[in-house]
Amino acid sequence: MVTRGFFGKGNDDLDKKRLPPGQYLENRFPVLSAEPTPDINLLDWKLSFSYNNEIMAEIDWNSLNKIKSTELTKDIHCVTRWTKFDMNWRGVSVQNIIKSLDLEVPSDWVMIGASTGYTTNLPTEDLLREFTLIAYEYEKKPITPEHGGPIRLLVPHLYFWKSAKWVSSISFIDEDKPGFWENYGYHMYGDPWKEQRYS
Ligand SMILES: Nc1nc2c(c(=O)[nH]1)N[C@H]1C(S)=C(S)[C@@H](COP(=O)(O)O)O[C@H]1N2
Ligand SMILES: [Mo]
Repeated sequence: MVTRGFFGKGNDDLDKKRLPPGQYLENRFPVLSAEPTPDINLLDWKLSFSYNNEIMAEIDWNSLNKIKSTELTKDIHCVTRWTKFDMNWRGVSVQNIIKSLDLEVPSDWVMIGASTGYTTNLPTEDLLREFTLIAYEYEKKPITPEHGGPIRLLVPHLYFWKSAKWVSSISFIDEDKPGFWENYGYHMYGDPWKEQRYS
């Protein structure tokens, strides 16, 4: 006889290994925003790359949409302790955008900016990881405005505050600097597996 308990136990063990320390499993998709949700038309959206206050390149939706996209399914971890398994996203990897714009990376750190003023810092190395995306679909549908639509950053290997919603700028900087939440004491890097919540 197959009982629920039998499968339940197996799944629980598997789930525990997938949960970073101090996290609980969430089935809903909570909204966490420091700002009011902006209304951004996809056709008005732009992402700039800059260094020393000079714009190196800009990309709009039309050009972004021509670059090979990446679909991925990842567990996402928020510093407020929720983890949601198997979140499905589509977007273009920042790596591929930089290649297609033929940009030379000028520094080891970046400050990510949103059109709302939100900022968050990252090592350039993490920005260029295969799965760091400029994302425009969640579960095969356009990302909704409250979740950062039409376009947000997705850095699935770090706590979710690094995944800036309404992303609009990537500024290369010579030295690491705190962004919005990092200024309030959040960790400069934010690895969920090392529980890097606060500095
Ligand atoms: N622009 C912007 N991006 C943001 C935030 C924010 O307040 N503003 N919050 C961050 C935090 S703390 C989390 S947990 C996730 C939440 O994304 P969600 O609202 O889609 O769940 O977005 C991150 N990106
Ligand atoms: Mo968060």
